[in-house]
Amino acid sequence: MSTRNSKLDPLDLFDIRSELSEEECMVKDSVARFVDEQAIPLMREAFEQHRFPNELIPQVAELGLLGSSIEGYDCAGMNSVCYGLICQELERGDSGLRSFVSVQSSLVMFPIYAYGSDEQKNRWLPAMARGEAIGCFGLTESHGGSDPGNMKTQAKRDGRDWILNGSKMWITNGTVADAAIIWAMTEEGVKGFIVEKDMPGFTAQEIENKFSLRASNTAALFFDNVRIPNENVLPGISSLKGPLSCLTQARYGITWGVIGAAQACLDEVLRYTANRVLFGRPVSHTQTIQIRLADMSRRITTAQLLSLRLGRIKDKGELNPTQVSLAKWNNCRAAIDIARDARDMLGGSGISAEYVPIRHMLNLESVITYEGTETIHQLAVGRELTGVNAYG
Ligand code: TGC
Ligand code: FAD
Repeated sequence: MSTRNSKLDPLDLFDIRSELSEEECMVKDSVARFVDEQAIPLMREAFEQHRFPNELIPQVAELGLLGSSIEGYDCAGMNSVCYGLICQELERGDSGLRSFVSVQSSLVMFPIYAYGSDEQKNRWLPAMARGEAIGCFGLTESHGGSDPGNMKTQAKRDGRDWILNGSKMWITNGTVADAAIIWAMTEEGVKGFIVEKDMPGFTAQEIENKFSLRASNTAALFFDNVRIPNENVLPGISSLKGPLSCLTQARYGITWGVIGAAQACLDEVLRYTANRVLFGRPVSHTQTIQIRLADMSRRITTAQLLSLRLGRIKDKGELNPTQVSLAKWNNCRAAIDIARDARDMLGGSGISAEYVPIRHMLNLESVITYEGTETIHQLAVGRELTGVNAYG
């Protein structure tokens, strides 16, 4: 039996770091430090207590992680690779933490920035960047989230106002949001409404007893004749392209985020199998365990290369949503398979919250489902290749 000391970083076998600019490395390192020192010590308990750790919001804002890609409005104006690295490091801690930042940045601040009026941008973006105002994004409805074109929530004009009726399901940050971006069908097409938390007729109810993303707030939202002034309608969009373009931003971040979850699992299992002595030798010295570890490394490396390439394309302004679909599908599948395999390689210890794989594994069940299920992304790629829409 021979052993050797590797010169490669086991969590970055292809030295992705060397492809990053100085600024990108700095962002990655500062978020990593925050996650190691402030977030990881809290996440396990937050998961067990079924609560999002609100106490982290001021530090997340202080680091410039909210709306990090937006120029102006007190936002950091970083590039897409920085946003990806932020997601990766946060999700190394917990998917719930990355979800919070994804929703605030990509699903709430992005549509206000891309489609909002000057008044809406000035009112909400700086407050959201500081973490003083929280947002949520309501697209999914209980009868079928994969097909948002079939939404039942509707808004009708009433003089200068609109009257909103309907409901939304599975909404991250739903009960803590000051402003909800709600997508509703109107006679003019799908429009985005900024629904404020104290508007009469708007209620939010937390979804309890989740086994996944327990350190995240998820809610059902109800709209009963909510009167919304026209100033709260996003003026720049009147079609499904509005919410779907937000999803492209968030899905891009998820492709990076899940790499962090997978790295956390590989890191844990490398340590564990090196110390676990079975049949007279560390279990990491067996062929089958090494093949499984190598396979994790292969999948992580592939995911890293996809996301980095995606980020560079995005920064050139050349991103196609199908490319994001392929990466969301590939990277979520890789991460959930890694988490499940890591859980198994820890044996009985793998079911304990003392080790990270089971928490990541459970979280990733949500991540592979939200922002488009695996099937939806496979069909998006199929449509691109064949020109035929196989959804309906
Ligand atoms: P389709 O005819 O394909 O498209 C309608 C219009 O939208 C455009 N478009 C996109 N634009 C930008 N990005 C994309 N990804 C886009 N996909 C489509 C398209 O070009 C078209 O534009 P136009 O100008 O011709 O009108 O629409 P469809 O009804 O056939 O639906 C296609 C499908 C199935 C891909 C879409 O409905 C879909 O993506 N379904 C999945 C829904 C989903 O992902 N929901 C996520 C909800 S939010 C969430 O989960 C947040 S989790 C947050 C967290 O905690 O992190
Ligand atoms: P369905 O659409 O009912 O799908 C059920 C099954 O059918 C899936 O396996 C799907 O892949 C499959 N399927 C669908 N279409 C086809 C087809 N054409 N052919 C074959 N199979 C198909 N939504 C928001 O709007 N905002 C949020 O903040 C948000 N946060 C979320 C947080 C969590 C924790 C979770 C779990 C979900 C969240 N969602 C949010 C909702 C999420 O986007 C939806 O759950 C997702 O889009 C799937 O919709 P659905 O749950 O209704 O499943």
